[in-house]
Amino acid sequence: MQTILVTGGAGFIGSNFVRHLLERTDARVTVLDKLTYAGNLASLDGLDPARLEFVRGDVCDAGLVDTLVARADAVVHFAAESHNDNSLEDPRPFVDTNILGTFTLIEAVRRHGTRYHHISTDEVYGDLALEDPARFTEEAPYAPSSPYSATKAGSDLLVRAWVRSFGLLATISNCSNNYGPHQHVEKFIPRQITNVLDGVRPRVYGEGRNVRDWIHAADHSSAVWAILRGGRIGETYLIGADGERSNLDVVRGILGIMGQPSDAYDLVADRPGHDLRYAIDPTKLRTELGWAPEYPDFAAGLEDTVRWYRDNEPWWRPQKEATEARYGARAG
Ligand code: NAD
Ligand code: TDX
Repeated sequence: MQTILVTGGAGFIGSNFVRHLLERTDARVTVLDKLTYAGNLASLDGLDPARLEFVRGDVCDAGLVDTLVARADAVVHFAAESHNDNSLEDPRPFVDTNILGTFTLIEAVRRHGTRYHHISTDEVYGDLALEDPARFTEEAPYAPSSPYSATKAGSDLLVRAWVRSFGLLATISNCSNNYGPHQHVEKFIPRQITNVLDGVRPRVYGEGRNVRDWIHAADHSSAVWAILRGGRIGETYLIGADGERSNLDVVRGILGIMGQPSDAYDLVADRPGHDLRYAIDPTKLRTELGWAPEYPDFAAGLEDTVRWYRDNEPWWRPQKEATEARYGARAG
């Protein structure tokens, strides 16, 4: 039985991956998580405590990271500051966690010769034109737009350099936009669902024409596991599930599921530097590792997600007011 160190395992996607490991493999898991505003231990409720250890700490803490990496057979690094809007307001924590945190982790991984998987985003490639049929591939040039995506790009490049210079046993994945249960209410889909539950109209940036390529978080988890087991060292794999939708389409979908008129949303000031479109070509992952999504039906996944937020108010309610107050201060 392997022990896998999962950083950021109390966050949205990290907790989903921990659940995947405990429910579908025989691995033991150690979670290292700082429990920032975005971390929530309740996202790990119900998991087998005999196979799950939780350590509260910072990925920038070199001593702690070294101790935990020494005990692990593999490391999967999810921990990050993850929200673009926050990065526009205060970029510093993004540089600290995303760049220095990754540096701290891969130095420990290098010392101990541990297998490492690095979680990243398609945003490192910048954006695509709205009407362009092109999609990102593993060869796309790096061209990040926001402080968030620039720090994720920086962390990817550190990993690539550590592979080349030090033989780090690493793989990298760059995934498109995730949705599903346990996503923080600052993000687009849960923000709008919980707004409607609160009787508030959804708030769409600009004209709502921006396109995101949605994937269920459970499909992200199964793809990461496939890469950890079968991916070639030094390689990058793009993860996506052919889920392109405009923001307006997504909001109208939410409104329809929740029994509201399709125009019951407000257009608000656009996000500065707002990327137009992301789209992933997942051919390498599908052909090389035989991966396929289990939740390819976005409409069905969105309905399940609305139901989850309806049924789990105690999970999200404590975050809602502070999140909206931050948006209010930005007039977003
Ligand atoms: P999240 O914000 O929900 O969770 C981040 C977790 O990391 C939280 O539990 C937080 O407490 C923890 N954390 C933050 N700083 C830390 C530190 N210094 N030390 C230890 N723990 C720390 O994020 P998410 O949406 O689950 O994203 C997880 C990863 O997936 C990130 O690396 C992100 O870049 C990547 N990603 C996200 C998406 C998406 O759509 N959300 C898409 C592609 C890639
Ligand atoms: O209230 C809103 N209104 C709105 O129109 C919010 C919060 C967002 N939006 C738009 C901005 C984007 O076009 O919706 C789209 C999605 O926004 P976010 O949920 O903030 O995600 P995005 O900026 O696309 O980044 C996400 O996907 C890639 C994650 O937050 C990143 O961590 C991941 O790397």
